[in-house]
Amino acid sequence: MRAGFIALALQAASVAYALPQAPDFVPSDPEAALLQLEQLGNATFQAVEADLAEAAEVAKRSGILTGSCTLSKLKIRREWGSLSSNQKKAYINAVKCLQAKPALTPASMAPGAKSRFDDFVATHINQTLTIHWTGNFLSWHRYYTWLYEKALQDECGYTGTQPYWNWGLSAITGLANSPVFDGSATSLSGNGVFIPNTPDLILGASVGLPPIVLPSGSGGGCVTSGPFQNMSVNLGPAALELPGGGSYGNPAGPYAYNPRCLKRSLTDYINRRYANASSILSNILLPSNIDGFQTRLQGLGGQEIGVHGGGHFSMGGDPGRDFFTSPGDPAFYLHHAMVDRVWWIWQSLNPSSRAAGASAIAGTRTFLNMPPSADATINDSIDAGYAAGTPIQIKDALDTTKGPFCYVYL
Ligand SMILES: *[C@@H]1O[C@H](CO)[C@@H](O)[C@H](O)[C@H]1NC(C)=O
Ligand SMILES: *[C@@H]1O[C@H](CO)[C@@H](O)[C@H](O)[C@H]1NC(C)=O
Ligand SMILES: *[C@@H]1O[C@H](CO)[C@@H](O)[C@H](O)[C@H]1NC(C)=O
Ligand SMILES: *[C@@H]1O[C@H](CO)[C@@H](O)[C@H](O)[C@H]1NC(C)=O
Ligand SMILES: *[C@@H]1O[C@H](CO)[C@@H](O)[C@H](O)[C@H]1NC(C)=O
Ligand SMILES: [Cu+2]
Repeated sequence: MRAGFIALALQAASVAYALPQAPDFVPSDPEAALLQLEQLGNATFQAVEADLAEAAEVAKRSGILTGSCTLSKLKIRREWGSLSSNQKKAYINAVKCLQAKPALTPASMAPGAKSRFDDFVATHINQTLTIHWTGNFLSWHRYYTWLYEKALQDECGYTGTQPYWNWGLSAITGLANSPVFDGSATSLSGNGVFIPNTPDLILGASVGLPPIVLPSGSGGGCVTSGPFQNMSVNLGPAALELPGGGSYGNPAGPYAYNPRCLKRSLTDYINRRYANASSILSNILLPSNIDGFQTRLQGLGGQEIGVHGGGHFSMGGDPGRDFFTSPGDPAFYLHHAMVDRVWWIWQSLNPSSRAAGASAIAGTRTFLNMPPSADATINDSIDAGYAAGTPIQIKDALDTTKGPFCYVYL
């Protein structure tokens, strides 16, 4: 069966696999855009498989295997809605397991980090100003999400992979109907209790960006359904965006123990306006270099928040709307797996310049270059502090089948 599979992949290789073909226009119809995105994702998946099959053939002839990622080791990350109930429950249970295991971060560093789950949150808080709007934004979050997936597997016996949330789907169905947020036992929990008369959000001011006004959403209070209804958010807030403008940080500091409920405010407007299937496809097809790609993704400079901001802010709540503490919402990792998938597809359209070498990254080492800093290089190291792993270099995080990685998306 394996041999047949490889033969098939090789056959694909000899036809036209070299690069997935990008469609040359972006449909504004959400269903049509979603279909194109799926086709492009599938083509990327097939191209990677064909590459690995070819590498295996070369290795068989030459005895030299380049890289440790092989077809038989390749892991597939899938969309949340495509998992079976049992697969969803296995993931949820592993997250709960991580939330029940004692932290590794020393209490002297972060007294509020009570669990292995919190270790990841503390590290993200710690590094926020050197991992967003920086040259390492995408590579850092790729490594971080992978370490989280690995912790679920190695420490909590999870045998699946990190699922992702395709924002283009929930933009069509509405967030409350999405399998990610429908509040069922197989979701990441649903909306927060509705708090009426909540003013609009006014984003940006707290991080030095032009203001963007967003509706505050259909929730606002504690999440009351699904697996994470009783979870304790322990760290932060550090800079929670507040309705009406401004942001809030715990006066005792972001690492203090500040147990509280998980809050959400599902906001379809934000999902549809900033992270619909057309915006995803545009982000993949229009930018020709990494600077353009990541700028569009993060929505810098105009009245946009990009698909990255669109996903984050459509979840709403606390810590979802706190730039520093956002991984405290377990849905963070499904969101960032999707960010990683979008990068992966974009990279596959021209891997030699987008998934390797100096042209694969752009940006400095500090948030919006404040304070001014040198350009990041592919030799810069990225790490997740006490959460997990050891430092790696950005150049080892540019390709999902090289360095420590061996995964694709379907
Ligand atoms: C993408 O691949 C999946 C899995 O092989 C398949 O079920 C689906 O129909 C494909 N989608 C498109 C649009 O080709
Ligand atoms: C934050 O990062 C610094 C520098 O790497 C490190 O010394 C410190 O222990 C980290 N704190 C936490 C809470 O991770
Ligand atoms: C949350 O706590 C309530 C009250 O103790 C309990 O009835 C409910 O089953 C718990 N939910 C979960 C998902 O653990
Ligand atoms: C889809 O996203 C794009 C870019 O973010 C936006 O211009 C467009 O208005 C969105 N479509 C809808 C229906 O909101
Ligand atoms: C990265 O390190 C390699 C040697 O490991 C060196 O050849 C290269 O010039 C370095 N690149 C940058 C941008 O510092
Ligand atoms: Cu982040």
